[in-house]
Amino acid sequence: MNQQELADLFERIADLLEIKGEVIYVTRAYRRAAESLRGLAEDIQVVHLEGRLTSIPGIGKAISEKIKELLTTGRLTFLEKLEDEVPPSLLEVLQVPDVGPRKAALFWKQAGIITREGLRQAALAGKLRNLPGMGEKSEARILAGIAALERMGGRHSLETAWKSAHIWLEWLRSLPSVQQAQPAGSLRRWKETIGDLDLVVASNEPGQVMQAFTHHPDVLEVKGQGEYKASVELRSGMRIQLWLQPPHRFGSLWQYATGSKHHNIRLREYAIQKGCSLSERGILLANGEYHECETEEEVYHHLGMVWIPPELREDRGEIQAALENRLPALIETQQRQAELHCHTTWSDGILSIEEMARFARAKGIRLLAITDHSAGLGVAGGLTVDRLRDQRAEINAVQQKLGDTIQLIQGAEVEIRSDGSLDYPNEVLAELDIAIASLHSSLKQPREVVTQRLVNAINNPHIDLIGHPSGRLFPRREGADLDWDTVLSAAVKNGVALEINASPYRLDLNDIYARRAAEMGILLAVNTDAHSQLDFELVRYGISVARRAWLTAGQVINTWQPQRILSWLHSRNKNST
Ligand code: DGT
Ligand code: CA
Ligand code: ZN
Repeated sequence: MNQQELADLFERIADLLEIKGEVIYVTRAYRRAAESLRGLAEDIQVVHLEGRLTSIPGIGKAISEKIKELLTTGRLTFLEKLEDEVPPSLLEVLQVPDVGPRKAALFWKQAGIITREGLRQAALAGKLRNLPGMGEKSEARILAGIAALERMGGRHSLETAWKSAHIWLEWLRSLPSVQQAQPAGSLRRWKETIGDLDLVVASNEPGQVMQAFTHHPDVLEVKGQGEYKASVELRSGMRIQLWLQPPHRFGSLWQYATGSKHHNIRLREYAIQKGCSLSERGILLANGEYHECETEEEVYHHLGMVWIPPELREDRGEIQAALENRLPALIETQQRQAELHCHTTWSDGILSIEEMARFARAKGIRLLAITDHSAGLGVAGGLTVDRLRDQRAEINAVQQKLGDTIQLIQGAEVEIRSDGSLDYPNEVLAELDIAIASLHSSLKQPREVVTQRLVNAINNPHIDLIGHPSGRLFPRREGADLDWDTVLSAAVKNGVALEINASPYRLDLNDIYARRAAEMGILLAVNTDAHSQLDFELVRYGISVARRAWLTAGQVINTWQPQRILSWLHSRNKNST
């Protein structure tokens, strides 16, 4: 058991305890422990063997005892007892938007509901509206929430999928009969949500790999199995498709299993024109010879084109571009030098300005904009104008302390109110180094109304960047119904940049609109919207959207030298005064 799995278990305990009605500080302790385990840089086994568990922040005596029990026996009596008291199927009820632990407990204790399907049936039958604190409206919201979950249709966030994939790839690579194991399918193309995990393996003993894979303890059911392919369902509900070939055919296999389906079909059509036929085993040439490819490059080169990065393989013109050798030099994660959107304890973040700055610096960030929420967003404890001005002093103090190792600037994530006005008056916006405007509420307004709100913000001469433009949240919230032509035209006209929010639950702008924006000459910003140090890691997900949007580094502000960013912001501010 590794630290990620331990963290998952502690989160499970916290959720179950909350439903049970345990006091908040106890459940919080489990959540803190989980967070801490996720961020742990060392191997938990080593920490345990050296008797240092309680030196991990957030791990006290009680929790360290539980970790010991899990690491030595693989079980936890405490959790087993808890699962006897609180049906674990309530956790699927808890995933429904608008259902917190208190409501889950209410449905369970007063209506005997313990599954999501049970909840749906009860809502359909109108049995929820009469429960304390519920009504017709909240009952309807629950049905809508369940529908939203189903729209995801058992798909997983990129983060969940990659976390699981890393563990499986590591395990596959540890098998003696495996020469190579790699991600394929939508995972490797970094599609915004993932159906099943496709993993490809090079092996001369496919039978042995197959045997080990289908008998792995996490496998719940083998859905299909052939000589070179197996598909399984895991206990977690996720599905994995495993593809195998001997090493000398690995390139053909990897290319095929990466997809997308549409890219493969287009590529095969092109191959047929050239008189050859493509499959996961190799290329059948016009002269009847069989060409097996050990690498993917060979497949593409054989067809007379350069290798195509997986993120582009969606049949959006990449094959023609590869033939003409004009694929873009895609942006890479290491090119990020700046983070323009993060939160601290001044609003809803969990770290101080200094802590965020230090963690950012350790991640190689050279310019960090502190952009806490404005006051209008009640839930996030946003900043009043007075507090915003106090914050400037603290930013300056931290800057002094850290010297020129990182450049800090002050911004704000300014709420676009439901009437289209902004949360701060213009003279306050003018004091900020960078002003982000975001929609968080009233996203369901009619198209013209919500579009006009965003356009108002873009037209404001002090606004530099629009945060997560559509406002969507996987899986529960669809984005606003925006008229994108109008939004993008306004952004071009005003030179306002658009964010690609890197949170795997946002990925907003998406790849399609980010590409359109860039083609129109709009600047993009890939930001993590970090609320803690772990969030800085999310940048990879945002970069994947940028790559799927065909973006080069120059089109993304975060890759610029700090000085260039400052001049850009400065010139915008000058124009607006
Ligand atoms: P997903 O799982 O829904 O997130 O999306 P993918 O792209 O991983 O799709 P999946 O898992 O159905 O198939 C994996 C790969 O297998 C796909 O990317 C390309 C290949 N593939 C699947 N179906 C076809 C097909 O009908 N024709 C061709 N040429 N390739 C296919
Ligand atoms: Ca797949
Ligand atoms: Zn934010």
